[in-house]
Amino acid sequence: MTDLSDISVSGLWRVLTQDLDPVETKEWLDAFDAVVQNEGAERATFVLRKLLDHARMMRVPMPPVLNTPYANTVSLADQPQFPGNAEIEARISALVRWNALAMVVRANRTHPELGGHIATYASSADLFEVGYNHFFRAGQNGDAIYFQPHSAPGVYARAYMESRLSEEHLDNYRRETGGKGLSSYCHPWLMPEFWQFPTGSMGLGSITSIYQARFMRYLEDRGILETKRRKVWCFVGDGEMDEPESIAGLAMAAREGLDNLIFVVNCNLQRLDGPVRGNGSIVQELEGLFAGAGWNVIKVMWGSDWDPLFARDRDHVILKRLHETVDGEFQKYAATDGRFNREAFFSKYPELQQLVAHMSDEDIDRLKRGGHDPIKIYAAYHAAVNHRGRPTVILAQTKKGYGMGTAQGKMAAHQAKKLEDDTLLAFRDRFALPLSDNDVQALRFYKPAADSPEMKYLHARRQALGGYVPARAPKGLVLPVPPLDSFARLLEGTGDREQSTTMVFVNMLSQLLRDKTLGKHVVPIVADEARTFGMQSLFRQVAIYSPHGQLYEPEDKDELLYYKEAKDGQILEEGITEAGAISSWIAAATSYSAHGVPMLPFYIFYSCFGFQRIGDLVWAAGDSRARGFLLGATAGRTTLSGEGLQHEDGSSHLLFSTMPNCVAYDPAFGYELTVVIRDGMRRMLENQEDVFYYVTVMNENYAHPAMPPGAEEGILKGLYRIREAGKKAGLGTQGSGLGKKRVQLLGAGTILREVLAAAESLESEWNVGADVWSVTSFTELRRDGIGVERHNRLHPTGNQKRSWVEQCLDKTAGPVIAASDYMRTVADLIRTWVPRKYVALGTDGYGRSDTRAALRDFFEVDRRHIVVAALKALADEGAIDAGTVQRAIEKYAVGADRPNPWEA
Ligand SMILES: Cc1ncc(C[n+]2csc(CCOP(=O)(O)OP(=O)(O)O)c2C)c(N)n1
Repeated sequence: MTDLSDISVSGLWRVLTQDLDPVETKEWLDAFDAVVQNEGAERATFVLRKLLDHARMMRVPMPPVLNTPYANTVSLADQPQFPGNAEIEARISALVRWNALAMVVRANRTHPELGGHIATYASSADLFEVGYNHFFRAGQNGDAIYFQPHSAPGVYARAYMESRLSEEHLDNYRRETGGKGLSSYCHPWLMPEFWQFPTGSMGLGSITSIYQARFMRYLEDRGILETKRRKVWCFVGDGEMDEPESIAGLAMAAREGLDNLIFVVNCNLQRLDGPVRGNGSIVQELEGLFAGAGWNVIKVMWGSDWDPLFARDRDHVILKRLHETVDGEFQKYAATDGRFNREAFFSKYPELQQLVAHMSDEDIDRLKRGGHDPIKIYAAYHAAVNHRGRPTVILAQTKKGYGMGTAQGKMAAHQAKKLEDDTLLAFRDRFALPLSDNDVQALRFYKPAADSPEMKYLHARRQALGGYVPARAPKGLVLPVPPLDSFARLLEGTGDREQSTTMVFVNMLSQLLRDKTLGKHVVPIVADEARTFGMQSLFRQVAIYSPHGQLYEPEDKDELLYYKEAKDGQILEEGITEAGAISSWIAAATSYSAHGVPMLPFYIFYSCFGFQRIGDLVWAAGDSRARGFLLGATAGRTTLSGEGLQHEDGSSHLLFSTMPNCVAYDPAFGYELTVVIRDGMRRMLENQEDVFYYVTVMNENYAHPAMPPGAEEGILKGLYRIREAGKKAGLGTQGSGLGKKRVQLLGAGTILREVLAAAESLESEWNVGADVWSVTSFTELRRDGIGVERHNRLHPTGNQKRSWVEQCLDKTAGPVIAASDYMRTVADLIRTWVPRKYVALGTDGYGRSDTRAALRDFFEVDRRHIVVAALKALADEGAIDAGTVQRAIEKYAVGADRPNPWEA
């Protein structure tokens, strides 16, 4: 007996096809057939289950039961009638193929540097065309379609046939800067009226589509929008399925019964470098993976011309041969001709050879894989859209570079884009294109006349399905935002009461949830950290969304703030998946466009597990023109005492500064946070600006002052004076009593309080006047500075502007010292515009566990270090002598023998 224990999963199903006793096998099968025929399928399932349990008890190694044979899931008998005109559709599809090919090859002939892919689309063309002609419903009440990124040329070529793009557009493929170009992949940022969902980075289409399907359910279950009839289609590559993000949401999709979700995996068996599973079978592997996660799996392996072969193959010799074949061989068969296929594949067994004896080599060459047969694809899509209770994956077997002559199935097919004339002519012949040799050589685009049967058919099909796809709505409905004074309670300060900015945020969120107009649009999102951020009160207030409601009595039911789940719950509690949580956030943040309903998502997370963990999804959010708030909590490197290296964030503001449309703030006080969030809502919901916000909040408790009059503008611009030199110490205002010794102290976030304390020390202990400035956003200040610099550069003879940093600091005196809870580079972002000597303190290095006070001492950002830095800056300018600085170092015990924090 074969020892199954050391055989890989992909090898197992092949080994199990070796039948050592066919007679005995037949007896078993006959007995089973009798059960099915006499007692029905249900009884047969029961018997099977019993047998499996019994075998498990006897420790018999199990075959991979999640796998089915290497054949179509939908049987010929269950195949629905194809409702379209197959001939016309084939002609349309051939023309789209040609135009896509011509577009890529043309672009590369003129500009070889441009790149471009055609082999991916060549393999997926029929998968798309069946969708376009029969399934994809358009509009904000239609389907959400996530296209496989490298098939973008085909989507453009289709839009050209539909007269939505012009020849000029196609001619500017990958040349966007002139304003008429087409982006390489699906990018809503670049084509805001065309692409809806960015998928260019492998894996992100998959996870975001899953959470999109779940978000559509959420809208329905909360009574916000009817989404029942709508589907989410996600087209992905088989190689792409290796990305962690591709599979991260599979279990959730099944758990939540997302039968509005259809994955189509284009199994051309190749990725960029070579085969996806040369030594195994990607289709069988994916089948097991999806089935194990609880999905409905439909395999589309073979075209209709295989049906008669399978029908005559009573001994299942075809399947036996297929199961012996690894993907590397299937690829070779794709790259070779009918003659080779006959010899290498069919001639292995006499029975098999016999099955194709009546076929010519050309007939064998024409045998289609399932993903190239619209009839089989239609049957699979039809089964998928009608399946209830579970998401469906369609594993469609195709050939990479299908129809591209010598490039088909070739190892380097992915990057083929410079096709020779003879290959192009062969392509023309292969798809019976109405093009002359000259047309082919000149790569002329082809669109039939408007009154041709093809064009009439194409438009009629799209009209029946509600219009054209993809199409994106760039504007949303305007939602009125409450005025700032409606948050008066949060602007008044806390007196002596100590509170964290996280609590201020939770109070504001709670108020927004109660707002009559805005309330129901708010989407609080957490990844299993609600209690960490003191948000458990919201569990009871608005409940956690669960499509199943709450099937159990929660352990804490007797408590006021119990763990409440409800079908119309408002909180998205994602569990420990930051990738899932941000995907939910993206769905909510783009709802204004995808669904015509603006939503206001707040996703709050440990700031260290934000951009650092899921930066590529944030990038996709920016591309998607997402509008919403990301809250980096327990932010900064020293506010989360005791947690250490992995949890303490000192770089998230730097990372978010890479996002062109992200507006980021690091507020210190409750009123700053309130002003920032209110203005963010105004910009996103009222002004319809395609920006999103990253706001850091802390868990450190301290008293919050009331908002100083007139501070609002500075808070939003990123810098305002919070303390005037001498004022608080009772030494009078600037200039009086403090002589020339003056410094400007800049503080951000939690370190602002250290800066304020340093100012007190400088005045009372060292007779140095200190103005203190609160920096709510170094990144916004930099953005303003860059904008001003650019304006001045391009208008050298015009009115020269001043940056906000310059406007604030120009009229002040003394060196400028900044301190934040982030690495120095964050404060350095504004160095260019600081008009005098500038010293930046920050928390460079790995975080470590300790108390806040010890950490701030370690990273040299506490009040003592700020005083020393200020005195040294004054000494460098000759305003005081170096001995004074040395005295301060000794007084505060911050001498040179300390470990260097970024080396330690
Ligand atoms: C995150 C990421 N990594 C790498 C790439 C580069 N890349 C683009 S397409 C591709 C191969 C895709 O193979 P597959 O998913 O099998 O799709 P196919 O083109 O074969 O249909 C790779 C590696 C990318 N776009 N995104």
